[in-house]
Amino acid sequence: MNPRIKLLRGDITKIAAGAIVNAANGSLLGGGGVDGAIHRAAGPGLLAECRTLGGCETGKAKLTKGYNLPAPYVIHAVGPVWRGGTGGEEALLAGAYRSALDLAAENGIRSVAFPNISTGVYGYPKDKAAAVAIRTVSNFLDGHPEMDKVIFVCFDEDNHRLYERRLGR
Ligand code: AR6
Repeated sequence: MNPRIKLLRGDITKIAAGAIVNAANGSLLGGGGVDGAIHRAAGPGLLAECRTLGGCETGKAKLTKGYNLPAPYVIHAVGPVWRGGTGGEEALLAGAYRSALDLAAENGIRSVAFPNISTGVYGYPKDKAAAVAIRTVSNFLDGHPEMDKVIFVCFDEDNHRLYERRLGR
């Protein structure tokens, strides 16, 4: 597995990467889970900037500043709601990861921390989501030698164990 892929267990709002990724919804106006935690830690400037963005399609991402967060940028990625797997969820989840990484590269950001997008309220099976996330990040890194590292930040124990196994850590 690519040595530029890192694994951490904890709270992504504490991570001083070039950008942290938010598991947002299409409104980009906040919510629960990691989205709520990021907005609370960033402060009201983040929501004010998000209001100017006009939302975001599922499978895509948009960039804002990080405000009071240790990371200078937040990339708001919108993963799919799990509907049994026949609604294009896999391509949409891969798209959310890929769009976030493309945005980072376009903005000269060299380290990106991801939460486990769609595996909370959106109900995507955690092991299936881990496979998509790792494959998408790995393919991206193969084509982007300038990206220093991508960190998977797992909040819950289940996700952390699944990533340890898949990354061989
Ligand atoms: N740091 C890192 N990961 C976290 C944190 C944290 N502080 N808090 C939770 N997680 P979810 P989704 C993990 O539900 O499934 C929101 O309301 C959590 O363990 O946050 O993509 C949005 O506004 C889980 O593995 O996001 C959307 O409406 C992962 O983050 C909707 O939820 C994702 O869980 C998006 O649902």
